[in-house]
Amino acid sequence: MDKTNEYLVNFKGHNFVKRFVKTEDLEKIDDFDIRDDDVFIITYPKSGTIWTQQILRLIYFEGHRNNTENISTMYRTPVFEYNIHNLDYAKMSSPRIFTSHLPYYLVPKGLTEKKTKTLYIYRNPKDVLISYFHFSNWVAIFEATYTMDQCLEKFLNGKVLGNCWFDHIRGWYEHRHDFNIMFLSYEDMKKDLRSSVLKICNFLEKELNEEDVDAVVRQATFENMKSDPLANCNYIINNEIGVKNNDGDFLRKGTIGDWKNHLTVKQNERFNMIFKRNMKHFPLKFIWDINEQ
Ligand code: PPS
Repeated sequence: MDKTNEYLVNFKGHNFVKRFVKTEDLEKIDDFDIRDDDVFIITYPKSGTIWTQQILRLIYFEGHRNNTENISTMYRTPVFEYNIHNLDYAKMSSPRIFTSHLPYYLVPKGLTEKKTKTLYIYRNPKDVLISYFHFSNWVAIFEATYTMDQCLEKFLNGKVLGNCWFDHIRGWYEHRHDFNIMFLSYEDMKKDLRSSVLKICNFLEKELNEEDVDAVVRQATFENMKSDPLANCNYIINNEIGVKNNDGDFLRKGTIGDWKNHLTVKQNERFNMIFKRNMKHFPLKFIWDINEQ
């Protein structure tokens, strides 16, 4: 394992939060015992992970839909490679829902048997960058506060948690035939949450009645998640992970196009140039503005 910086470590080309991983655990991922009815949520960080965790938790657990259970997201849909609560994955009852930021080549090999469902959520990378900028200046596991210029360069060069955004999405997309995978964008979820929930249900082969779908949609809105301690993860960040200041919020803005409020014309041009170079011929569509169709 190489040392990338004080906070991140690199394992097989991927950056991990140093405090939360052990090399010997990462080496076991390949052979992790996958079940056919496991579900994996895969995202590049800051792309709508916690949102998708909430949606799946609501779809799968009636007690969550009707507010009779009080198990938080991180226990119901743990982040696979960061088992910070020391859950015994082998003893979890089915269906297990795992969340992960891993690149396609580091996930358990069992996923390529194509029975286990994988849901890949992607977001326009300018908003990912802005979300990461705020998050890393808030949460203590990241290096010292930096400026947008510094953050932009690190992001474009993949020197951040999650590595290179371009490699992550392209890797997963180019290897999509190796997995039972559905791609869905953050922006689609934002623009039409109900039909996104229905698409997800369809992929997961989960039939919910109208009322249940309404309950999922209602409890997965930005406002409702923000005010729900079991869904917004602020407690875990503030108390278990640690913060540099009290100015942050996991559910910060939750919109499309916030990058316009942060990037200068020059920074935006640089981003566009690198984006074009890396994403030429890439077929998935990105939505950059809340008013865009
Ligand atoms: S992490 O740290 O990788 O798990 O972060 P992640 O959950 O992927 O991304 C956090 C951003 O997702 C936004 N979010 C939402 N947007 C709209 N609606 C809902 N319900 C929702 N839930 C989370 C969250 O606000 C972060 O984006 P920004 O732009 O920072 O607000």
